[in-house]
Amino acid sequence: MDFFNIEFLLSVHRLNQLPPPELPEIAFAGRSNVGKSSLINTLTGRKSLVKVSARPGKTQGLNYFRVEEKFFLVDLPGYGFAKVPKIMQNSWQALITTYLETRETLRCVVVIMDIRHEPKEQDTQLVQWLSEKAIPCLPVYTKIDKISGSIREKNARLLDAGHSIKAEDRILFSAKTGQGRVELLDALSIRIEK
Ligand SMILES: Nc1nc2c(ncn2[C@@H]2O[C@H](COP(=O)(O)OP(=O)(O)O)[C@@H](O)[C@H]2O)c(=O)[nH]1
Ligand SMILES: [Mg+2]
Repeated sequence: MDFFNIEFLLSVHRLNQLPPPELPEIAFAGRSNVGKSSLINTLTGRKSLVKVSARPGKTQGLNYFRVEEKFFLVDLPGYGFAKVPKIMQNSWQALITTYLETRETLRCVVVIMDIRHEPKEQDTQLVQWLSEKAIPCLPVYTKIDKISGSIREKNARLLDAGHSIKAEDRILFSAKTGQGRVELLDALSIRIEK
């Protein structure tokens, strides 16, 4: 399945703004600046469908896109940006956790991590929380073009261990080289079409 036919639908800031759950849904989550927008752009073959920003923490709502009339792609607000006031972090958390827990059409949450970083507490919490709630999670380690061979492998294993992720359950990705793109498209297609 290609993801080329994609259109922006709306930005959701309150639960009552969610579109009718008439299509399966895939959500994308990650710390601010992890490369989430770049990953979505690479996946959909668009250069700038989602704004790639040097200013982290800008995306505030749940951004809905409709892909190939087949599913909703939901770009969640980035988390873990210190400059956002605590109170706002909390209201984001309320919207997002309620959305994730109650959205019956949600098929999978793609959790994006930077291959160069050691396990981060917020990612660990999210992955564990999704597991407790039995919400399917697909971890993606991105920016793999930035480090090579043996260090890449070592970092991937550290992230696996830190989040209790099996190597065969995650995908290595680069928005720059497109590595991992086909694998990710296939993994998502399976979840959408099941
Ligand atoms: N080399 C490289 N840079 C990347 C990759 N993905 C994102 N970036 C860069 O990382 C920065 C943050 O990316 P962005 O997509 O805006 O992150 P977001 O805040 O998670 O949406 C930008 O400067 C991107 O160009 C990647 O796979 N490889
Ligand atoms: Mg972004």
